[in-house]
Amino acid sequence: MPRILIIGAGGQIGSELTYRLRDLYGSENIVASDIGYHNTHIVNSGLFEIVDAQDYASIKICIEKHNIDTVYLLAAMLSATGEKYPMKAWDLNMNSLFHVLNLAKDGFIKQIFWPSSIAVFGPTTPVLNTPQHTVTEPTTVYGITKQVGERWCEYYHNKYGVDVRSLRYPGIISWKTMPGGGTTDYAVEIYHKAVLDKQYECFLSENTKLPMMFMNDAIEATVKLMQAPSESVKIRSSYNLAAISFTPKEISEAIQKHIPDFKITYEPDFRQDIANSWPKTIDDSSARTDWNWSHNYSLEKMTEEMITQLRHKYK
Ligand code: AKB
Repeated sequence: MPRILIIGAGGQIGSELTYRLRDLYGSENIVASDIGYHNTHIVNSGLFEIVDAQDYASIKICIEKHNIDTVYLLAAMLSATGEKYPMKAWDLNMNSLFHVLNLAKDGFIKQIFWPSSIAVFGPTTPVLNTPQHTVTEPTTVYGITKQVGERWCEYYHNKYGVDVRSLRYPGIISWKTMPGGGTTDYAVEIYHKAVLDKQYECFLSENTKLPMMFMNDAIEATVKLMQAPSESVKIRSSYNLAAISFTPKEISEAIQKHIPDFKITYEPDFRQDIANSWPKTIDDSSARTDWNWSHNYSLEKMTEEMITQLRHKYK
């Protein structure tokens, strides 16, 4: 059994990875960690430690205490918040990655998962069916950290044999834990507002198409990549990963099939420029070929599940 530390376990993806990995490998083998106790469900439902992702010693002490061999590094500042605090985003996103890569290089851990993002792409990238290998000239600080991080992951793999694996996540949609500070967050907020208020003011314009994915697919992709034999993982920077692409108008129409009087209005803000710099659809054929990735959730299936779960949550 792997002995896993999840850094950033209180966040949107970290929390769901924690639940899934506990199911898969047993709670006793999974240590959730975060900078604070804000996600009380994660804190109280299994092993939990306070770990500061920017502090090498804090991570190392936890790894040694729990005999950890695998780290999932989910702590990061996302695209929208990163534009408000550029240096903080740089420091958090890069320092945490270097700490974990160096712990692997120095033999303290054996395997790393580190998420990259569609934010590595920029305005000069082909927007349709964006290839795995293409121009990456990101215009956000977050995108820069992910693009540079990918280069470092590949470097540590080639130079030091570090088993680091990564996915370029699209916008991830889920109902358990809210996302924080991303440009794709609207696609989560819209479901909450639809169920609670039957209306939503969207911070992107109606025809802004972006790559998205339901959380269950994102978690399965992550687990599949981490379980793949090493020789199947041919890309050590980060894999393109895709499921569905839609616009705010299309998601609102999908919601209206369940909530006919739901209304959406549009008030684009600074996040519109970020969205405009990202692809609309992604070619993830390398992931599909190398380790058999396939997605399960369409916009319709995801919408049905989101609304059912949120109606139950807000009952
Ligand atoms: C964001 O919007 O910043 C993230 C991402 C696409 O990486 N959800």
